[in-house]
Amino acid sequence: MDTPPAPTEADAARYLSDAEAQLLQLFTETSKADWVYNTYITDDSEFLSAKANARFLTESANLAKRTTRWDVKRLAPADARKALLLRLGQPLAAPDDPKAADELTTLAAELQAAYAKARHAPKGHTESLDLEALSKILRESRNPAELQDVWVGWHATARPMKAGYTRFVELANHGARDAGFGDLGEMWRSKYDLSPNDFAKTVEGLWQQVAPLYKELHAYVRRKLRETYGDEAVSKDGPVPAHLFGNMWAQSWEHIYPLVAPPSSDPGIDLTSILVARKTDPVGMVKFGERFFVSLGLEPLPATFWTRSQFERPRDRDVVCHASAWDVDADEDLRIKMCIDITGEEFHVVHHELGHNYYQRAYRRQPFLFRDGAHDGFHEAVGDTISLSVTPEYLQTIGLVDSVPGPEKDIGLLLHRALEKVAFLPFGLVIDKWRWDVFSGAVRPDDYTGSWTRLRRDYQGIVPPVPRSEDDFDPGAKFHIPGNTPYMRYFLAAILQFQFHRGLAKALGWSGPLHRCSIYGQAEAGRRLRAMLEMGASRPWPDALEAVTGERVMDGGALRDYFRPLEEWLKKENRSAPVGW
Ligand code: X8Z
Ligand code: ZN
Repeated sequence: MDTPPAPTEADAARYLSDAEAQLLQLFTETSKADWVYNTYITDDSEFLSAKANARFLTESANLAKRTTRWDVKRLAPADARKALLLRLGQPLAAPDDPKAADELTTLAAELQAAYAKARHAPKGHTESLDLEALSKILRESRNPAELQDVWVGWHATARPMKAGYTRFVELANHGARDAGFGDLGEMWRSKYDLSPNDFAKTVEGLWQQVAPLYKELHAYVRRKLRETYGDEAVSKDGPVPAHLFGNMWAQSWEHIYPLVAPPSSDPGIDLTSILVARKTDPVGMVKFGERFFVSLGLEPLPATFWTRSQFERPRDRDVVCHASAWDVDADEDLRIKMCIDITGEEFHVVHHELGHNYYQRAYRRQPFLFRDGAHDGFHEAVGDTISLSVTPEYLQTIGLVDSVPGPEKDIGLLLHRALEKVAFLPFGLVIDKWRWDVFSGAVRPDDYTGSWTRLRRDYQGIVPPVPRSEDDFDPGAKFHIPGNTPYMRYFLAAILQFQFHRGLAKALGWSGPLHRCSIYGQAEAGRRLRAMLEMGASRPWPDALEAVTGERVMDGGALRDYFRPLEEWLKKENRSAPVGW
């Protein structure tokens, strides 16, 4: 490709706005092809989605390449930022070679389909079950043999993905190198207004801030699991088998709350039973979510949201069930795609997804390249921040519970929240620690599952229930690996949501415990959130953080503040028990 002359400020501005017009059109076409594919998986929809993505990524790469020699210091700051975002906008970069680009997007679509179609027939079942049905067994069964069978069976579905994923890594790195990055992991780490190295240090620092609390929770839960499953199944001071946490990946432990709840601290609120008893349907779940956002001064969702979204798993075809939020035309065509179960966990997922939609809606007046989160952790944190305001007091306000449990129930409430949020932290970290090493070549295919298992043991303190080999491909049993969705965003969101919550609570003059504060109906909280959301990606993320919290640095201290009473309680509980593994 010819090296273009250094543009004048006006040339650059014109080039970028033309690029944005072109990208917007390709984005819309690609989103529509992807939507059809995600909600109706056939060979044809897979083909069309792969082709659309190849075209979109190739055009994005071409547009970006013409800006790499620009002297951005001479440009208006907004245009310099756009030139940067043009290079970093997508989680994949197309290789220069069109055949390689085509092979890459075809593989990406195939891997997604393989995950979406995965099934396992547990012992005693005649039919193969999908992930939702298997997850229900993990949530509800207390039979260790059954739990193990489900864990092993689901992880076996990922074995056939290994060859495709290995090739995917090669091609994705080609694309990243053609775009001027060392490998795809470095490209992902370049999106945070920091050098890739400084970003890696930042996340490690955040983990160090919160790890002591995780270790206390792990020690306490391990002791309780020993009481349930016996000293043979769970060692006194080692890592814990992964199939006992009520979740396929042990990424969130709230479903074993009944096993670990201290007798006197039952929070007295079981959202799942309440929703089921009230015969809440999937649309009803989403209506609760919308109502919260509207209470903050945001608009109701557009009419097309209700007709175009997928709320339930269709009976007659394969779909990608993993929850996601869409902004199909980067404007008003908002949708969610979920297979909603009526549970407290899914109540939170609905709020999570609507957080994405409300962010998308708020920044739709920005130029196309700024229609994105301040960074991807912000995008993931918005709905979760709202979920932190789903307090007993809030549930009473909206009529879901009659009375609010008193402060004597605080430990139970906090423990339940910690099983969701604190348990998640090391999981949120290890997925991309693994991928960064895979993309850099530090981890080779003959160590894919070995290195995955070691990271899980070292950070999460969990181990597979049965020995693994390199014929297994355990990372592929988690959606975001075959789906190529970067994951550090969820770790950052787990930190940020508590910082947002603390910032908003302070702004409202709240003086009670943070876990009892709800921003429902609070105009000032809505105003602050809107200021951040409307900014989109137009400014470096510290500006967005400041709009909500007055702070400019990501800080794990807010999470520690939120859980302080629980942490003190856990330390007492763990006095005579080993902590760590
Ligand atoms: O993938 C998601 C969202 C999609 S936007 C539902 N989450 C991660 C996961 O499920 O593993 C939310 C929390 C972590
Ligand atoms: Zn999300």
